Amino acid sequence: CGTGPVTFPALTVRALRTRAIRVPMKRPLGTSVARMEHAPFLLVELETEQGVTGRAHAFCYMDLALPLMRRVLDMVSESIAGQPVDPGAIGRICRTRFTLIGAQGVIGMALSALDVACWDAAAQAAGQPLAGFLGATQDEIPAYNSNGLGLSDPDGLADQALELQGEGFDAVKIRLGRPDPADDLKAVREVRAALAADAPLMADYNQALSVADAISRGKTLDSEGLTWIEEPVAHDDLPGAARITAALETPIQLGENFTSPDVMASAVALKACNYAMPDLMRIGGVTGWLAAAVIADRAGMRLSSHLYPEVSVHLLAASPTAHWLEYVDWAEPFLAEKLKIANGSTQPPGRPGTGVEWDEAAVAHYAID
Ligand code: SMN
Ligand code: MG
Repeated sequence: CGTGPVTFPALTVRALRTRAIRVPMKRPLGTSVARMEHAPFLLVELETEQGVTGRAHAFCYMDLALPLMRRVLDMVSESIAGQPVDPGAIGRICRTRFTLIGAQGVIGMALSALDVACWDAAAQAAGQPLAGFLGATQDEIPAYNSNGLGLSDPDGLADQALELQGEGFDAVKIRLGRPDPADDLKAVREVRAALAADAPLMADYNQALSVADAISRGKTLDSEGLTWIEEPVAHDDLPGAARITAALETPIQLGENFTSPDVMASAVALKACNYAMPDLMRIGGVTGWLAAAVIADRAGMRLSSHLYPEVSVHLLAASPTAHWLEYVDWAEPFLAEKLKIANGSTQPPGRPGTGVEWDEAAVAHYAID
């Protein structure tokens, strides 16, 4: 990424604070595994002695994960107080605390959020947007609207697809994994008929299928012009995903469950996917993403993001094989500034750091403790 090693401005951690909020989703999301109506977010503030505050807003998927992630950051806050804001060094200090159980799952997500806050503080102190601080070479990032088009919306998919496009996008993503493959095919055709013939349409199974079913359903979908088929099988069945990738013409997309750059390297080595879409909260924050971007570049693999669009837009701008930004509007109710999307793309905001600040009145409104 970028043009060379990053120099971190001299900042010292003063305190790490967290708040918990729960925000209603404008469009509840039905996937093959869960239906979500609220988005739980952990807000992280890394205060420095120099007066700069780094922020992260971590989507926690389940209410249960919120207090757990909070406890993780409470635990590491003493270890990092007084330390320089160097994300790599802070990450090593924190992971050491979890050596015996491993820093994955909710622990990894909490530490990824801390990493994002460190990078935000560093870029702010350098007076640059995070993208520029990382040496970004591009500004215009294609985005697809990933809101809606869930499994629980059997009717009105065509209307919803048009409504989602009308929010400034060309591309949308449909969730698949209905028990009867014919119902999935009907849903895809309904959405396709509503969109322009060349509008990109992504499809996501959320790990619902067996390898055999993924191949047979995928062959039927091969003539539907999908941009990609995402997570057809269990996320850790990389050899199975490789068989599907070899069998289908439609590109296979994996990545939201890569828990480290090493997992992504294995997926690349096994040819488990054509494209990758790491989630910055799973892969290890900005630090993990940068390692993933190097792996993707060496493999010539197109790189998209998963959720967290407000920070991912900076990271894609600095990723040589950048492909698509996944846009979800879940954080909009509590952010001071929204991403500006028009004509199917967006740009990293020009404000220093990630450009993310909360609307304090909204945070107070959605606070859950
Ligand atoms: C997804 C599933 C569950 C929560 C968020 C996102 C989905 C996606 O896999 O890729 O958007
Ligand atoms: Mg997905």
